[in-house]
Amino acid sequence: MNATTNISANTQQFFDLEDKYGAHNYHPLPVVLKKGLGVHLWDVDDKQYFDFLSGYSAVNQGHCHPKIIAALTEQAQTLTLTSRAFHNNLLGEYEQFITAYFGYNKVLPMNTGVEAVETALKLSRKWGYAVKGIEENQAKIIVCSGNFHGRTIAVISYSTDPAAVKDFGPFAPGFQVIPFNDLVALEKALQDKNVCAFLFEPIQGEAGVVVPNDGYYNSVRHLCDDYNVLMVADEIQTGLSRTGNMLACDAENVRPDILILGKALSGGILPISAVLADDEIMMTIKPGEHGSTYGGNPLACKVAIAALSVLKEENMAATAEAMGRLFRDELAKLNSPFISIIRGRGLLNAIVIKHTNPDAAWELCLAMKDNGLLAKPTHGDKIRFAPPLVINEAQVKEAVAIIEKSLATLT
Ligand code: IF1
Repeated sequence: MNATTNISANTQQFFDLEDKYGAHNYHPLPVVLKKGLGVHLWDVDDKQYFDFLSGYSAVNQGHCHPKIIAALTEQAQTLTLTSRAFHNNLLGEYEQFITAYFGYNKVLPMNTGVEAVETALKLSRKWGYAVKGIEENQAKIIVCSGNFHGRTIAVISYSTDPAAVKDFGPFAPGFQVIPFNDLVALEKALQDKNVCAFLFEPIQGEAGVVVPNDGYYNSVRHLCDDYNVLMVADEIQTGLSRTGNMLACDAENVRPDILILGKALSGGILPISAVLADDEIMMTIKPGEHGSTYGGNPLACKVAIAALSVLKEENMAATAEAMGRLFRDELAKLNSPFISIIRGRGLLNAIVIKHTNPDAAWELCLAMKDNGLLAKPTHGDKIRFAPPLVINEAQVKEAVAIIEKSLATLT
């Protein structure tokens, strides 16, 4: 499998340790990383790489961003966790900051992305019963095929990826899957009076960076208004400047009713997620009905404020837009017979590999690794390219040269 890759004895010992003592729930690229700064990573043999995954878009601000690390280290020596049994002196400040930043009445802080998705599902159902007047236990949530919203039982209950669901049943009821980017199917589904929400990714990440037609967000907004259904956007991967706007929905100036954030909300430092909504929705949840031990902890509050500030201070959305365009243009110029599709928005991009060898995408990722660029295949034939949003023009060109050189190893 690692035919094109030389693995040092030093590197091998890390593989062996993980293999022996860790669950085998991943199939990583054979590289062991020990350090990161900006767009770069270094392995245990001190080889330097461009990071074209960015921790699945958690590290939008670049590895170890000094301002975020400063916030982390200062707060870590002061107060890290109180639980929500008590107030802390940073929660209110953070809540005021993030609600003003995104323009919602209220925020509910959580930790991982999937917890924020679960929170949005619970909020949607509560709203469905308390405000829309759906009969008890009848609430229905519409989702899209090819979705990825995390890995809890409730969230995989509506996954269409066989690997994500096989042998994990029984599943939670109350979800209906429709095709992504299909407004006719959406309108039909919304006619059911028991529907409380439409949950979707503005660009489907795991599905291979699938961008919907122009106007989709606007039409979804109108349909949700017409049928009194909540528009719930999972911007965990597409948000926070990744696609060239602060949020992917901003491309059409559309405001979802419930906004789900995670990943880059901490710049890759801690699991920090959040759900934003207005009072009509958020105030349906009462004390004791939802929460988490770590959600809203003072360390996370401080880190999230710094991570969000840096996005604006350093105009990262504009960089994502400009560098994304350059990257796709430079890739297209390669005219590679092995690339059938180049797609994406901002710095969330993917290529589809066309090759007689079904392992060609994996082989290409190994060659790119050897040549100093890290990326990962998804669904066999697609490779995601999503570097940190601090990448510059010279680095984009250097990265494309590495991709070109690596493509040449495919025969
Ligand atoms: C894994 C993909 C990325 C997400 C959206 C919620 C979550 C995610 C839109 C859950 C998480 C991850 C998790 C990671 C692989 C990954 C991924 F390939 F599966 F699709 F990023 F592209 N909503 N995405 O993308 O967030 O609970 O993980 O914090 O291995 O599961 P989480």
